[in-house]
Amino acid sequence: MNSSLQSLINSQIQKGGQRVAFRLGHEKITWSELDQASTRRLQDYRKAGVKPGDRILCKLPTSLELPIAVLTHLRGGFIHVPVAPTSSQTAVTHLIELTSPRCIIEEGIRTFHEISPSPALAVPDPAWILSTSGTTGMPKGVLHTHRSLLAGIGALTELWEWCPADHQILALPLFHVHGLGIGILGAMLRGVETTLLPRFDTAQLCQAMARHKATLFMGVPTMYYQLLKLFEEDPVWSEHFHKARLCTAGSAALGAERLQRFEALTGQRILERYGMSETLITVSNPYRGDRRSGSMGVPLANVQTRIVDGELQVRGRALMAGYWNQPQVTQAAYSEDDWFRTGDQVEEDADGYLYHRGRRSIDWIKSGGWRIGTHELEEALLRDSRVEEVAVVGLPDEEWGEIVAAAIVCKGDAQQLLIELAHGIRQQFPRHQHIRRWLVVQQLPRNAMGKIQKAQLKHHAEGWQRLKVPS
Ligand code: MLC
Ligand code: AMP
Repeated sequence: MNSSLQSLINSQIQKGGQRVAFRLGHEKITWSELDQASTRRLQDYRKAGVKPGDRILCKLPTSLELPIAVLTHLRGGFIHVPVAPTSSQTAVTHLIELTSPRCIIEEGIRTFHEISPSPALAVPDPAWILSTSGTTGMPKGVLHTHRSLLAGIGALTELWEWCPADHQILALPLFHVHGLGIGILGAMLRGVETTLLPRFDTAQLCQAMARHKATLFMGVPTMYYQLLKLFEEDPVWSEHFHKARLCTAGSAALGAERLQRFEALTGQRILERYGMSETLITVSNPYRGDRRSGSMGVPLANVQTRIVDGELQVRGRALMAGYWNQPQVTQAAYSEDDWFRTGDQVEEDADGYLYHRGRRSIDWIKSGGWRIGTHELEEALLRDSRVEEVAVVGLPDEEWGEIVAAAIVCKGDAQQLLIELAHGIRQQFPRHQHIRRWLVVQQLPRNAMGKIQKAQLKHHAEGWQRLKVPS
């Protein structure tokens, strides 16, 4: 099997040869070493009996092993199932149950599992299952194919004119459309040398930008917030961005003011774009042309969009093949005439530029660019018998976009309970899922049908408290 996606990557590998493909700290791997390492891994998998269509759950931190794994899995026709090493145990267990992986890669070790034969896949060339929280229940698995990845990431990186002369600094987590999709796959499709940073740190990022004369940087709006804070404390740092030719933002709304402040300090006009796990990147400001402040841009050439009652709906080849093993949930995500309903509220100006105006669903939160399902946190809180009712919501926040907050109805000493609950959440969940504000109420607001009115809670301005929780 050699899909068009693979052919494009193979041709970049050929052209790249002894040039560096990925760096991390003092380690580096050239394009030909990437090629050879993936050939060896592929032989190991085949010896172990892994077949095309088998899932490989990949719980790897940012490392050079990660692009090797991505390439190997694409070449073998295996389905790459990325998961953050910091994910909660419940989320990992759920993902394992959902995808029944043939192999799990964790802490450098591969374990192989016997699985009953998987149902024949209706889609050709399945490639990735991205875990994403939904409006109800545990995270779903978004299935992308070689075709959708090429249509989505290929078209975007072409629009942005990524090329082998570029150098990207990549400090995003490598499990989503943003870091894994554009950052890693985009680099392979365009032959872009990429320096990986194990975590986002403003000073280290600036130093890496200057050291490598980097041309590309992609960030979530929280990263730009933190960079601006650094530049405003000491403008010397902003000079580190002077060699950049493209700084992009996405995963949450950047905001016109942040764009303008960043431009004033660095001379870089951030290019904002919009996407989703399910659709890949569908809307982008132009690389050449008017990058409108406050706008996510215009639909990509191979994407069709329409706005129904304020909601953005999309169609095109970059869309997912469906939610893994959840045909009914997949069907419900589309309109009757087969448009994917994003749940995002948008407005369009006279030139077709789109502006994000909020989300329909309040059952997931965007914080620091992470999509956080409220259900998983509510379940965790309800495990304590003193909690009678709970609603987790996102409260607006300048730095994080939204912060996670919980309103509870409880029995007994509320203050002691909150401290215990906050501590429990910190033990089980990664930082972005920690609850930052708490509200104790006599009852949760409900409508006539008994449904909790989360929107009312979001606008409940008073009474939310921060807790000081001992680590
Ligand atoms: C961390 N902190 C938070 C928080 N996360 N506070 C409020 N809300 C949050 N979400 C706090 C910590 O508790 C800590 O506080 C301090 O901030 C620093 O924590 P950290 O873990 O070191 O944070 P940091 O590394 O600065 O993380 C920020 C970040 C990270 C922006 C780098 O969240 C990140 O990598 N986000 C990217 C997510 C992403 O890639 N999304 C793409 C999805 S794809 P204290 O008090 O302990 O110091 C998608 C599609 C598309 O959306 O269109 O792209
Ligand atoms: P995810 O499933 O994690 O990929 O998150 C997708 C969601 O991120 C979208 O539905 C939007 O709500 C949000 N998003 C992505 N890009 C932007 C943007 N430029 N502006 C506003 N929201 C965005």
